[in-house]
Amino acid sequence: MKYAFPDNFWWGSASSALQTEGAREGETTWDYWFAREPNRFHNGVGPQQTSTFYQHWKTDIQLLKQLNHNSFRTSISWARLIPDGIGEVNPEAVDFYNQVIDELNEQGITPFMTLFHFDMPMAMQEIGGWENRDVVDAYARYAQICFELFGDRVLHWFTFNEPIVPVEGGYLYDFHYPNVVDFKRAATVAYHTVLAHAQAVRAYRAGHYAGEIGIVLNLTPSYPRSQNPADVKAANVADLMFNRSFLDPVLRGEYPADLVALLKSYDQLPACKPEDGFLIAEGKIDLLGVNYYQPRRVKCRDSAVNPQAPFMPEWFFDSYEMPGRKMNPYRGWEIYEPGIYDILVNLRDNYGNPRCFISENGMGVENEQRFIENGQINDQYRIEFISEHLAWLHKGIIEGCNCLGYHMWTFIDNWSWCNAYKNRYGFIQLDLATQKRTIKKSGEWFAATALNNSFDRE
Ligand code: BGP
Repeated sequence: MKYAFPDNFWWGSASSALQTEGAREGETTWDYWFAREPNRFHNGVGPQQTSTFYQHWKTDIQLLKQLNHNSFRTSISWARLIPDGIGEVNPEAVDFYNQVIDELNEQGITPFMTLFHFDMPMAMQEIGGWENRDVVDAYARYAQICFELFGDRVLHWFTFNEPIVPVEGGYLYDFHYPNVVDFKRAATVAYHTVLAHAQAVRAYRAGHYAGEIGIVLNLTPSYPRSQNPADVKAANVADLMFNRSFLDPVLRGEYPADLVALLKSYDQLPACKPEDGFLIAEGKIDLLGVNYYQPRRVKCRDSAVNPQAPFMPEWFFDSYEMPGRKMNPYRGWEIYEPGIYDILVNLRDNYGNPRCFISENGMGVENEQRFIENGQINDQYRIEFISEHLAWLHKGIIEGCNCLGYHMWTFIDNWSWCNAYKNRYGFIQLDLATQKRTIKKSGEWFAATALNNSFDRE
């Protein structure tokens, strides 16, 4: 069968500043944490070891072209642009991003820019990070500076990438700095992130720029083990906490009442100001990026909560290991392709069918060298992963979902937070030592698919 996509469908990939650029003047929480606890990072490899996009941006953009990308998302590093987060703008950073943006446009690759992809300037973390409203204001200033500097040539902006992840990692589950475990502080961080998002949207609207502004959310559909009301209720709570905590404010301009009531009943609500509600209502977006990697399967808890243990989302559900699920064993994530369709249908039916696109989807695999044939990684598993997801996405489009594109994570194998280079995701293989880039089979497959705006499959 031939899967053909709408005209002007966005074909591309996503990456981020910290994971690709390399050293910069302004320190981030990642540099700080790595210097103190290198053991937290796979093989002790830290954020300085990148694919050196800062040096190789020009030839890398040639490679994007070779992959027939018509669009590409990366992020601006707040700490590179404004090393202390709030003070002087670094002119070298301005030159760098200008060159990248201009070259992308010249090559016919539409730049999509994220303003914050997990990379908090350390100077901002030192004053409390997202727990401090001054940091919200500093971020809004940074966003406004980016719009003024680059807004004439960047027409697709994203305030945050996966804003729930720093909340989970930094304040609940101990996989991002500052390694706090405290739900109320997590809720404050999440809330302030929404305020920061809304302030950036407000600034963007006030500037009357030519483009559009959105956010990238990792939407993880919550599937209950069964239709037993206890399981369904458990899945609903997970959905409220991990999806709707950002999805509702950015698409509906308000928080779900059920979520507010639940947190209130456990005294976990962050401090709010009366004017916040108006600001959040102004934060409605033009375009939603959806990152989809895995579903969340849940069941009701089998055991009572330990009242001494910290309050956690898991007070309301247990994770469920569905027999027969398909796993990516390297990342430990389930692969469930229909999830991409379920997300789109949910957006269509419950959120007014917003303009959206898949902004990340991908498969990290360990030790891909074992698949080298004639000097090239033959990653057939990745081609299958992509085509199966695209088939479900295609079904969504046929059924009226407003999905405008598909971006893969990622372009060139890159540094992956605590996993460093354990799992490789790229269309292009990176030899970290020599910085040599070699296109994988999946890169060729994607280039052909993008060129034809379609692919064939049985
Ligand atoms: C997303 C992030 C990316 C990227 C990807 C792969 O959550 O937006 O930055 O890293 O996941 O995940 P990981 O690197 O943790 O394997």
